[in-house]
Amino acid sequence: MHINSKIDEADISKAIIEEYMKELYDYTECDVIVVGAGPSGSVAAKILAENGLKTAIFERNIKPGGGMYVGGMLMNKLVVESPAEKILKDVGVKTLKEYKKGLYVCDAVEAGIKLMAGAIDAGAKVFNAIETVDVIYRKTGICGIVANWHAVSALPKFITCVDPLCFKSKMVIDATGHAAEVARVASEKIGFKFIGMEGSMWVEEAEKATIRHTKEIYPGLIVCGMAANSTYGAPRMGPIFGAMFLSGQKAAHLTLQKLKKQKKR
Ligand code: 48F
Repeated sequence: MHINSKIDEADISKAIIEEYMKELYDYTECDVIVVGAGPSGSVAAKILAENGLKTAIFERNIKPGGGMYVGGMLMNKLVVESPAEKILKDVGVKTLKEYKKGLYVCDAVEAGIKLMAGAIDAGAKVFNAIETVDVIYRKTGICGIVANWHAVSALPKFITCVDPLCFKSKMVIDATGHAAEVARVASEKIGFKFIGMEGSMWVEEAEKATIRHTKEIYPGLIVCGMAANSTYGAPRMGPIFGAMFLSGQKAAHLTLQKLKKQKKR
């Protein structure tokens, strides 16, 4: 096997810069922006992309996956309750097994990677290392996000006063986890009800509440996963992921319904 020996350093840089900028430019306008590539965000993005919507995930971490790679206390087993295991089967998680009737366990790394791959294969575009810092606002509702390199906020001592860029979309889904960062900033500036803190542990109620609270909290903005849970101050559930997946699914279906209605008008 002969490795290509005619490699130019400048070509490597050109390939990265040209291809990345083309994509970032293309996604300055899209159908849906999902903020956060955890379990709820990746499930939502997969369904949206499967339904033909131009879907971008903006994730501030370099590695997408959110809280999926470790189940609880850094132990990489992921637990889900029925019927959410179907979502893992659908992306081909092979380690999934029924631990007790209606309760499933699998390898958390496999689940995280395959859910992400599912979203990407369906056509969702992941922009990692980019942080959402605000929303774009009109009287009719939210119509996009304001974002910056995560390194800008992670290294404030070295990099100051860097203005963000804007990415427009018909819908924004806040899948940022416990902090509900998009809903938080929007509620502070626009002024709608937002609690922003999970309650103490009560798994059964928390799982139901997370799905119940997955909704459009302001025109153009849907909360899902732990962001939905903490927006309404529901109890915490710890390391069980069924409601995260089903919440992502519900967020996608709400988005599809809304965009379909808008199209008919
Ligand atoms: O926290 P995370 O996994 O959110 P989730 O989908 O799932 C929660 C569970 O992992 C777990 C739980 C389970 O039962 O309680 O905590 O609700 O993923 C959220 C992702 O959003 C990114 C963050 O890095 C993570 O990958 N994120 C958070 N804030 C921002 C962000 C932001 N401002 N901009 C971009 N990404």
